[in-house]
Amino acid sequence: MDNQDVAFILDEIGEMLEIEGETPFKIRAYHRAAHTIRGLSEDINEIYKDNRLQKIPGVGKGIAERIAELIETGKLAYYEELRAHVPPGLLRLMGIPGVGPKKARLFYDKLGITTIEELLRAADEHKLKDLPGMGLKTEENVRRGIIEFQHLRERILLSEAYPLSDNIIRQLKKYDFILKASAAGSLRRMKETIGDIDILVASSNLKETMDIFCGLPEVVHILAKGETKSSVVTRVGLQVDLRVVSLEQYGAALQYFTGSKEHNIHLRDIAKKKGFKVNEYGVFEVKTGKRIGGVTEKEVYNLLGMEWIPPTLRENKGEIEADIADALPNIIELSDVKGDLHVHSNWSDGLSKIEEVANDAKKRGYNYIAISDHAEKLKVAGGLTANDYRRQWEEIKKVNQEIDGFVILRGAEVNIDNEGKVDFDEDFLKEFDIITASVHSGFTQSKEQLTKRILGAIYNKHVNIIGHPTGRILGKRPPYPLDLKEIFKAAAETGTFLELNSFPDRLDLKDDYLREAKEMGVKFAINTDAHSVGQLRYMFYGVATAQRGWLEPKDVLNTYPLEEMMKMLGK
Ligand code: DGT
Ligand code: CA
Ligand code: CA
Ligand code: ZN
Repeated sequence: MDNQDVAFILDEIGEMLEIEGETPFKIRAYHRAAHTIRGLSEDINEIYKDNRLQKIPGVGKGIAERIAELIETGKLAYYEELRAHVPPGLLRLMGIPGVGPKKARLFYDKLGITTIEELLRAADEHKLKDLPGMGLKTEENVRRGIIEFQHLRERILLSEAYPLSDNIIRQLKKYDFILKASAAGSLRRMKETIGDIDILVASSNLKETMDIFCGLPEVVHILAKGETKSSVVTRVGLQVDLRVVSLEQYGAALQYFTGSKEHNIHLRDIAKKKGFKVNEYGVFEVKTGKRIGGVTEKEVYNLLGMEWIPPTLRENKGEIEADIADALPNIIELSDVKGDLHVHSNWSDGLSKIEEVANDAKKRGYNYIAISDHAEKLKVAGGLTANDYRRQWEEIKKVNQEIDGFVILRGAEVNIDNEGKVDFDEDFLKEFDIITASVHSGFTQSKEQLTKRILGAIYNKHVNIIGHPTGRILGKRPPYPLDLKEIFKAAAETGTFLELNSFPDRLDLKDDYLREAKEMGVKFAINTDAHSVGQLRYMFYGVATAQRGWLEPKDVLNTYPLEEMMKMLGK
């Protein structure tokens, strides 16, 4: 039970109380406690051990007792009770924009709706508009909300699934009879969102393996427990499938269960033409039925006359053709990254001091970072005035003198206004080492206007990078409409870098756009947009997304040594 697990359960309690029509005061108390616990740097288990739960801001006696029960027993009777009479689907319904607890309850009470699919059908059949307090317009809003957000809601962010999967694999690997274990499926392909986690194990003891898996502390519900396949639900509501094979089958099974399905279908086609058959058990010669390989993934690909293909490329988007033509990209790795050019500090809305950020970045093996705090027009994020930046440069200078073999650059994240202009005049912009310009307002404007704004920033010769270019927030906000072709063309022409923002709910530009832009000659910067030292680790998700976009080190600004990079910025 870690901080995130506890926070998740407290939030769910808050939501269920809301559906039950409890007092706002009580509901807020749970959400506030969840919010604080999610942001704590200290482990909640330690706090509990020291008897300090009630010292956490927003945690009173009642909530402290609930947390204690959770930590001691891994369960909470109060939570189970609520779950028993609030249909769990209603919580999901509340995720749809325009559907609050009252409406969720209304749809359930009057129409028995508990799933998003049922709600969509009811909206399509105009069954919602005559309910009390509804109407044609509200019905249409609900319908549109579902269509925009349905897909995103039902999948979980890679950044949530990845640590969970990693943790499960680590626990399984402790046993001698578990010979190999790996993630498969979309998680191994590092898709931005994950439907369910697939784990593959080679084991010499099937029964023990299944018992251990189903008994993991993360597991809250067992959906199916079989000899070679089990499915469980973990605490964050995410399904995990485990498949167990023998060591000889491991390579073929890993290939098969990594997918994607489309990649596999194409691969089987190629096998067929060669007189082979490929499935999760191995590679077989059709004529004789003889098994000719499948111990490793590499063997599977090699037998088909191919090189091993990195999982992040396996989407049947040309990787098989490229492999056969010996033209697979030399995809970027985390170790190629030499710095992070979009990091916030406590000068704007970040939590960490410049010195802390620099030291952590150095420990990651970087050679440079750019502190790119928000500029003044973004008041909500503590945007800096010209004078604030000048004072910040004093601090940067001081830290630079104290730290060896590492350089902190003077950056800024300026705002692109409705006319495509950014904060500050040319003379001041010139004084920075690197300028990132981003859209932070007017997301509902027309495609024409938004495109014009970004083009304005691209043609500004002091703007080096366009931050989070499409503005999407996974599960919350769709990308704003843009003429991306125009933008890619202008970025390539002017040498303006487009950001791949690594924040896990952004991953913006996304994989397919990266590839399209690269083909048009665009170069990129992979940055974290970290607002605290811990978030510098998000580079991992950015690089994975870059791989999915077929980016190579040479396409990415922050893989170059400092001097070369500064030259590329025209400095
Ligand atoms: P997800 O879970 O929706 O994020 O996506 P995946 O790709 O993890 O899909 P999942 O969990 O349904 O299946 C895991 C892998 O198993 C998939 O990537 C490829 C393989 N697989 C599943 N169904 C089929 C199938 O019908 N044909 C083939 N060739 N492979 C399949
Ligand atoms: Ca999956
Ligand atoms: Ca699955
Ligand atoms: Zn931003």
